[in-house]
Amino acid sequence: MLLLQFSTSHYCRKARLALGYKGISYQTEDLTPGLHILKVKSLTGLTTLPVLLPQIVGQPQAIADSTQICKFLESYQPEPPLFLTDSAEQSQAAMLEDWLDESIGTATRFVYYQFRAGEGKSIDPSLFSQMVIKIVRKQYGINDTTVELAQKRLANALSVLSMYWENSDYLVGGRLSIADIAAAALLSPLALIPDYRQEYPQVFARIINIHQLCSEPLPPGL
Ligand SMILES: N[C@@H](CCC(=O)N[C@@H](CS)C(=O)NCC(=O)O)C(=O)O
Repeated sequence: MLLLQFSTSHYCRKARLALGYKGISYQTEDLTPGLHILKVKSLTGLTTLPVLLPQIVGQPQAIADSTQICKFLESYQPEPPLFLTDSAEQSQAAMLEDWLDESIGTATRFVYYQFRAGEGKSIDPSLFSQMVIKIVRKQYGINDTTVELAQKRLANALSVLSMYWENSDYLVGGRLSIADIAAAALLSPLALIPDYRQEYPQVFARIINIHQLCSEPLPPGL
């Protein structure tokens, strides 16, 4: 299998965690932001990464979207399962995954790129990196006002997820699910921001642990 990705994307990390958890061997191809559209649009009709190319006869040519990739992996190789057996628990995990994808992953992006453009500029002050940050901020409308809203959304999410992970190793049910994978991936960029690390140590401890379970190298900052 080949995973088309941006190496730093938290949605691509989510797909890698799922592949790693299942122990599926795969390769990655890092695409250049902007130019990626030339390759991806004709394959999936979308412009987003990750995209998985199973490269297996009888399987789809390309699968876009991290949630669809997880679903494909679950049906391609059910063990170890990412979906919970109890259908009420699985619905809850899927709802959390959707919330993390659509709301929290976006909020993380806003707060992360605000940090990288300001206090965190020294992480990579190269012209290329600063140019990418500028383009991303423009593309998604990242500014002081939208960042403030994202920070509020994240504060709420992090206190809820901390509480869940304090009560149990797993967000839903008695074992790892797509909810844990989505949370570990989509919150991971916050590891570079000292305030979040200080305020929610148990969240980052869990993110480390999930990466270990999935044999995925830790995100920057951890
Ligand atoms: N819901 C999608 C979101 C993926 C996403 O937003 N990917 C970003 C990178 S973090 C992307 O490809 N952006 C480039 C674009 O939209 O052209 C998923 O879960 O795969």
